[in-house]
Amino acid sequence: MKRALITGVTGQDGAYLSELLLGKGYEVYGMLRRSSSADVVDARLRWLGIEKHIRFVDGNLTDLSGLMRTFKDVQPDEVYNLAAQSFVKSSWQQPLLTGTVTGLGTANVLEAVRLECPTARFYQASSSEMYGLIQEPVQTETTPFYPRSPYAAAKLYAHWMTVNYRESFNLHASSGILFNHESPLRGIEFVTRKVTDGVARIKLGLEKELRLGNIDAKRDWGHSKDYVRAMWMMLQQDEPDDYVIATGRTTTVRDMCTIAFDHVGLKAEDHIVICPDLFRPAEVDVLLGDSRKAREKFGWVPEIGLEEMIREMVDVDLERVRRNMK
Ligand code: NDP
Ligand code: GDR
Repeated sequence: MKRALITGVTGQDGAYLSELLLGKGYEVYGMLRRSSSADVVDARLRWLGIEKHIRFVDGNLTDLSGLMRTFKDVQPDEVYNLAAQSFVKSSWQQPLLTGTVTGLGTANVLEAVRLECPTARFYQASSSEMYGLIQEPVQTETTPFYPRSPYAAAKLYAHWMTVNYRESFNLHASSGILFNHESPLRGIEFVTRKVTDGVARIKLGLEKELRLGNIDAKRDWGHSKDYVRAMWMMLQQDEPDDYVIATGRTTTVRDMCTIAFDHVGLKAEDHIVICPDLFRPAEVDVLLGDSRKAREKFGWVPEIGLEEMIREMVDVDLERVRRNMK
């Protein structure tokens, strides 16, 4: 039985990845950081009905000695480093925390792997945000990076550390440069979930408007379930490498909103209010990825399209909001 250790197990991807690995017969160890409200920490895992099957271990990305103890005890075959301060907008408000967790935290995890379980295969959650100010209209593994936020700068450091540990210490370390991916388990602060939750509230008469920032931004949106499958596939390759994971289609926030409002018979333009304070100090205007390398190397293709995903998210949010109204 293979043993996987996931940092960020309580996040969107951690939950779906745990579900995938448990289904494949893995022993799944999930790293939890202590919280005073333990009952809400594993809400996503409970939603998937898998919380009892995960072996929880304590840990924080900022605490190297704790990571080393955990990695020594668990001796994982595969380590998935998903933990991060992952909200781009917060990273201007908390640049040092973001650098410490998202950047240096990854260096801590790489050190713990190198020192305590050097034969483990390592996955780094790199991000399309690293492309930032776009240098090529379609982004591949060779497109130059130009980070546009403290989050993106921290991810770029983590990305290059992963490459360096692979080349310096011969670790089986791979980076997935994943474009935006969403699901009903997406955090409410990210735009798709904010929109699907807002649509549900408006439909059920609880609210009238949805306040948004730059709705002209374009993103290449896929489904988290498809993307965690790519993470696992990367670690099954004999050689570690870096891979872009994307759908190859880009859509404005505005058009994504239209899909969500249309699904419940409402008009987006009747409800969206643009708020200047929701704009970012620097924007990533457009992202569009080409994941040909992943397709050719290990046959990864996304299965869930944007319309299907947004409708699923709206339906789940309608159900959630209705339940809370009772
Ligand atoms: P989430 O924000 O949903 O989850 C982040 C996870 O990191 C949570 O489990 C959180 O724990 C944990 N975490 C935060 N700080 C620490 C810390 N100091 N020590 C230990 N754990 C910590 O992110 P996603 O699931 O959406 O994304 C997973 C990873 O992939 C992230 O690294 C993200 O930056 C990256 N990524 C995501 C993309 C996306 O579109 N979703 C695209 C590209 C990259 P807690 O529950 O306690 O807060
Ligand atoms: P992003 O995701 O920054 O791409 O990072 P987010 O959903 O936050 O923003 C996407 C785009 O929508 C615009 N936008 C708004 N965004 C939010 N959150 N709230 C709003 O009200 C709003 N109005 C417009 C944003 O300006 C932006 O252009 C996500 C995260 O998961 C990262 O961790 C990950 O690395 C990248 O995706 C790939």
